[in-house]
Amino acid sequence: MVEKITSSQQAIEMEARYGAHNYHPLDVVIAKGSGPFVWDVEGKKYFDFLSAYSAVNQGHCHPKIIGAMIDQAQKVTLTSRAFYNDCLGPYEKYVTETFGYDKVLPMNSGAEADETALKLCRRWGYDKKGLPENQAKIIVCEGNFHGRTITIISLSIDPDAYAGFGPFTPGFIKIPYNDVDALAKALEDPMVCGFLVEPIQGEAGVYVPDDGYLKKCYDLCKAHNVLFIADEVQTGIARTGKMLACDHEGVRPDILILGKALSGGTMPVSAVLCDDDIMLNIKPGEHGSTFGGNPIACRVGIAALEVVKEEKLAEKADYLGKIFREEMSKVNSPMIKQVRGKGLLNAIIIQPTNGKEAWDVCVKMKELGVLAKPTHQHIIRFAPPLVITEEQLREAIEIIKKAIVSFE
Ligand code: IF1
Repeated sequence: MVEKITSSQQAIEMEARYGAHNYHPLDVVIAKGSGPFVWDVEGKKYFDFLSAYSAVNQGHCHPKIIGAMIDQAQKVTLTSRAFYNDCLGPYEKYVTETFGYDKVLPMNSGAEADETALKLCRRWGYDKKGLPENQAKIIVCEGNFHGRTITIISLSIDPDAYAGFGPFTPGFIKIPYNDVDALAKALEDPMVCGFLVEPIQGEAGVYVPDDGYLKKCYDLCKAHNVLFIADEVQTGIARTGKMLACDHEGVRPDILILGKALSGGTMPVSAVLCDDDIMLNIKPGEHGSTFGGNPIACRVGIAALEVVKEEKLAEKADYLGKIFREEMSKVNSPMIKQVRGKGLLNAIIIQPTNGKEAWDVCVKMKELGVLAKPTHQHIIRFAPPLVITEEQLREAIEIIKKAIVSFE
């Protein structure tokens, strides 16, 4: 018998008893979402300033995306790739034309897409760059977050991500983020076939690199016949004020990784895009997944991207993001150490004051009607759905300010 939730506390206790304790959520139990808002079990309304880590860029339950999902769910949900279906081709055409690549390899989670990109890069290293078997190396950045698989945590320098999960996958070189000279030095290794980078490091605390960093890295990679791989799982799909964060510098990644908002937060949909010279080295039967490219994912993916274009969400994110950073920078509070970000991917670095820190600010914001969560101890990420209006954003900003000054 399935128990019905009638109170937030009941849900919290049920998760504690029956669920893995691999998260420490804020004490709020969401029962409904629409646009930039969510409601808890008791009916209290909140601004969602996390957007499920930038998966809900189009707003909760966007009617166009949900409509596509319901329509396809009543036709056929999953065919596997053992057979063709009538949704995958149109989706592949639409998404490759949207981002300007020859081909797409559809997957589900962001981690799966990152793993797929690493496999495509290594295979290209052997088949096209001529690297000796099992000698391929890929450069990654300290402070990265690309997912939770054992290979991906092998790239991490965060003990919370990798400790106790060894042994780790070899073949990776870690360099400091936002350090072009470190990349140039690492590229001297002839076994390197790729450089994997987030255009902005989200989990690291919305670490925006210096202007020109991505372009300089891209040019260095090209000079060394190395693939530039952009993980835009969190920064992509209009979040930073352009369709892709790489667009701010006119950089076209050799391999592009997308996820999260590619489905508008309805279900796991991820994708790896690249040109034939890289994509066609993987032959039939050498990679795949049960749900990759399923009909619902394809319909939802098309609708999610159409919403971004039709509602000009990239332009909105750019315009509203400037308002957010300008308004928060005006707040004269000892708790605000720095405000940083691009588009509507922003963060405030909190200076602990009177024994209060980022977590306490988030609890206070929750009481006042804004949901956000610290990434690391002193940094709060602010990433509302891109469909938020200017009026709603300004209302939420006032709540955030009130929460911060309440601790002075
Ligand atoms: C968690 C972090 C954010 C990502 C980038 C790949 C993935 C992610 C740039 C993997 C996923 C999620 C994972 C989620 C919380 C969230 C997160 F805090 F973990 F690091 F956003 F910053 N590349 N990020 O940000 O995609 O497999 O999850 O679909 O694991 O707690 P996924």
